[in-house]
Amino acid sequence: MQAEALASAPADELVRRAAALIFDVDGTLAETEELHRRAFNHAFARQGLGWQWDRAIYKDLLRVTGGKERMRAYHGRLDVAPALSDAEIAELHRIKTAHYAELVETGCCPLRPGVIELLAAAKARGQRLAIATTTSHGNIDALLSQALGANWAAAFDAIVAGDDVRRKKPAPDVYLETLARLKVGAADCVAIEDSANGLISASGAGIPVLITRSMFFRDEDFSAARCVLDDLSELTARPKNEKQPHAQ
Ligand code: XBP
Ligand code: MG
Repeated sequence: MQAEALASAPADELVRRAAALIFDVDGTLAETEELHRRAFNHAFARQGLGWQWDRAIYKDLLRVTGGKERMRAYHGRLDVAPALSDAEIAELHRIKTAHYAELVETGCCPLRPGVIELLAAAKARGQRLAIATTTSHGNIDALLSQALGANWAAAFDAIVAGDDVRRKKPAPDVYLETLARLKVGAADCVAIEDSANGLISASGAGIPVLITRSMFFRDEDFSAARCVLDDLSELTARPKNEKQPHAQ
């Protein structure tokens, strides 16, 4: 489908006609940020830091992408000397990531509504699938091997994680790298995201964005998105009078 025609298509047509669907992970494929928050608090307790991120603090800290960067940003706000060393931040993140995997492996964080159906429909249509995320390959594998089985990666033509690029979202790096690996034009893809940082990142790479509102970003301004849905199950059950982003 021509890019300009794609520009005004409703969500289900935008998705169906794209050459490739590029999925964000946290908050988009599954509501994982609540598990990340619990895992951070576990690491802080293990290291005797006395930090406790409640949901309000975490919602604010989520403006900083990347777990290590988020911890450093929080420590900076406390204005207590001395700053945590890179090694201390790395050890906290290692403990956090291990606990996050334990939580995910309990099966307590299923994929969001409509995700499995969309992956299957896209495959049936011969569309390319990719992942472009800030989190780590280990976290992606923990979530998707639990939800889709050990061979989950075979369904994706490109999987780009936070540490694969120099700058994390909202920089466009992760989406530019995904496009380079897919060898598909940006305007022929759709990025499926849940956050303002993700919207900025994908838009910066020239990719139309479909937003699915998630737990921590429900009330964000997504007026720059091509479409805004509550979740992906609306793609199949969506009424004709679709809400456009400006009609939020
Ligand atoms: C969300 C993020 C990540 C996670 C925590 O990634 O910003 O930092 O919050 O994971 P996305 P790490 O929405 O792009 O999938 O601790 O591994 O960073
Ligand atoms: Mg996200």
